Amino acid sequence: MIPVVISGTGLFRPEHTITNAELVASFNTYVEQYNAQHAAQIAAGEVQALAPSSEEFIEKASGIKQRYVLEKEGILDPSRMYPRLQERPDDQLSLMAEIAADAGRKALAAAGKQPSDVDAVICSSANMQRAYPAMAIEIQQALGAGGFGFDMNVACSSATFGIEQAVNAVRSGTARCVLMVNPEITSAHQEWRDRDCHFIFGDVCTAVVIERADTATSDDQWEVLGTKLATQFSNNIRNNFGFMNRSEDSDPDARDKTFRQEGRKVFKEVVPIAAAHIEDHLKTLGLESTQVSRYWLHQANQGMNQFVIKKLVGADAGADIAPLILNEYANTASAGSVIAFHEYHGDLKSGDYGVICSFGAGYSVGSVVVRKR
Ligand code: CO8
Repeated sequence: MIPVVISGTGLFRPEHTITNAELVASFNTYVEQYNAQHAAQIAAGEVQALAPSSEEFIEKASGIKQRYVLEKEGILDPSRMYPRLQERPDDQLSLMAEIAADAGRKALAAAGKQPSDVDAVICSSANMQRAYPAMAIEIQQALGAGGFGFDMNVACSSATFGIEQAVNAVRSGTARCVLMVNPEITSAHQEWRDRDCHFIFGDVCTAVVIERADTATSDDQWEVLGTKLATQFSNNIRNNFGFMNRSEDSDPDARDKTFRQEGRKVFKEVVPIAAAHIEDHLKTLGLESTQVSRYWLHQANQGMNQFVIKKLVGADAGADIAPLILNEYANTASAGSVIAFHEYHGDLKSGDYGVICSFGAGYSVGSVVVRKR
């Protein structure tokens, strides 16, 4: 089989941040206004009063301190509570393609590749801006890449599932160099009016170059030793937004048309699935979990990652074995494990093993085992 490497990564980070303090202040103003407006119904027991959010809860329950967003004012406006994004004409580059092209250019520069070297673009993320034409094809054109492009979505596991498709394409010879991008505009599908989840997500885009080892020239190469994907149906993370909503005469602003989850169930059920998945994957490659120098895990919850690491390598492992980026970025859906890889791999040496692993809605889990060349 043709050896395949990850030869470069790139990151687009929006310019605006929202701290927990800013988020909670605007949310609590919304709650006060809502409760005042519905005071009579609340008193009559017809409507439930909303409860305020708190900075302490958010940081303790999740580890998140702030998030990056593409647009801030609309989210923090208590009379709106979602971003204000401009609709663009068809002859202008769409927002999702714009951030993906930015991250993609950075990944190509890191890999020492020209856009013309790329013969496949995969756009893999939790939400797509439109039904068609595929975002990947617009990104391919914006970059000046050749070959083909397609979109795919496996929610928070989109990046690792995308890496496997890229690795398979290179191994089978249908592509020589693949650019896999994860534009995550989570702010547009986050329910900012629900205190159970209003703090969870942030916007970002990651990009990964996957190519044949014999064409790679980057001085920072990671051989992909194996990929492993698994899914198991669950309604505990769900969003019913979709193209049939209009025909179903459903309310486009109904609660089920944005992100919702049973957070505690997700936490309990996904931790053991993820830990067992990684362990099994390493075993098939003849590796023990203690031989791995770094785990770049999905970034949804600090406690979740601590449990996964405890199951894999024991309680004594230092914090640097599974670096956290969610304090700064929050949960960026599929991009989280790639941001962790992008920011925390420079200190590893030739021969060191690492695992990129994401988990989330579906449920879905994807792992990529790599070795520094
Ligand atoms: N402020 C104060 N109190 C709060 C707040 C708040 N903001 N929110 C909830 N509370 C209260 C609750 O009401 C509850 O009160 P009581 O005990 O009186 O009932 C108490 O605090 C505890 O609440 P929870 O049990 O919900 O709190 P947890 O400790 O479980 O923490 C978390 C909640 C942080 C959500 C946690 O459960 C968690 O992180 N779970 C894992 C989540 C996860 O991994 N999700 C993956 C999702 S992403 C994915 O795969 C697909 C993404 C698709 C992208 C979509 C883009 C938008």
